[in-house]
Amino acid sequence: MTAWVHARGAIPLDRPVVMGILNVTPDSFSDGGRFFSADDALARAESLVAEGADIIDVGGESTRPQGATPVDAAEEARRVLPVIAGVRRRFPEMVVSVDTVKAEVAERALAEGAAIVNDVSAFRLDERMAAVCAQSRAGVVLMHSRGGVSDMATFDHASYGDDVVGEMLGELLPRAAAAERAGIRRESIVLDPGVGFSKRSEHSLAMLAELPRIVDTDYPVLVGVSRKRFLGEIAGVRDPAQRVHATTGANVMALALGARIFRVHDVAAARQSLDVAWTILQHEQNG
Ligand code: HH2
Repeated sequence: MTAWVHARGAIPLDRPVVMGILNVTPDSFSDGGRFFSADDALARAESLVAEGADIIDVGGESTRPQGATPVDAAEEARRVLPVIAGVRRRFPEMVVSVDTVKAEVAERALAEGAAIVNDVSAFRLDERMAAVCAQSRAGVVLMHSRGGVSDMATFDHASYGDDVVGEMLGELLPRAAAAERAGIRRESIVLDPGVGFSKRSEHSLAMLAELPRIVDTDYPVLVGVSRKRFLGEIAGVRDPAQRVHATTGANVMALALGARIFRVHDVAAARQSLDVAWTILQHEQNG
């Protein structure tokens, strides 16, 4: 797949794509409360753009592992819509995605100018989601998880047999097929193994080590490793905000193994490291 087609155009996939995280939540695991007002969020968006983000991913509901507080659609929309509108005004060319599992929020965000819907439930939690995305020809991220918003990032549903990646694909690929049946174009679909979602560290590591199996599905692959707990465990770093180097290590390996889109808090670090790693990989292939 050479490009990711979304509601307002297409993002070329012939280089690493960096998706900058903009959490407009009071409780996200690593940056909760920091960009909660629309003004703070907009200032944050400006930094993400300056650092080289290709996409800004705006989210108004946390899935934090300590048990997130679910919010209703009205509150979630109240958080994300002014930020999406503000980003679109300030950066008309910027691609905005909305991180939501709710069709109502997605629909309103798309009307406000978002081009991509990032659904951490892969359309499991709202049966109207596929139709809403098809209708507006949105790009979609289908991420693997189990359970609801408040427990999908816990270990409540983290039981797997011998082949964790096979099981994940067995659950995620039918979601992609259903999305296509609902009218979403194949070239608009990106898959995400859902690192840290209903997965213990060893499960998340399997997702990364066996990325070529996911890439083999022929859908572009997004990974969201940024600052996550399993990195802290490996690198011995307790504070999520201090896990940028650990994140870089995981992202660069994921790139080499075939991932093309990277959802991160620390955009400058990702942009620089991935661009350098990509240039080396291309040189190796061409030379
Ligand atoms: N991870 C988080 C949220 N959304 N979306 C995709 N596609 N992939 C991910 O891995 C992913 C995601 C969790 O991280 P964060 O947004 O920093 O935290 P919170 O859910 O607490 O807001």
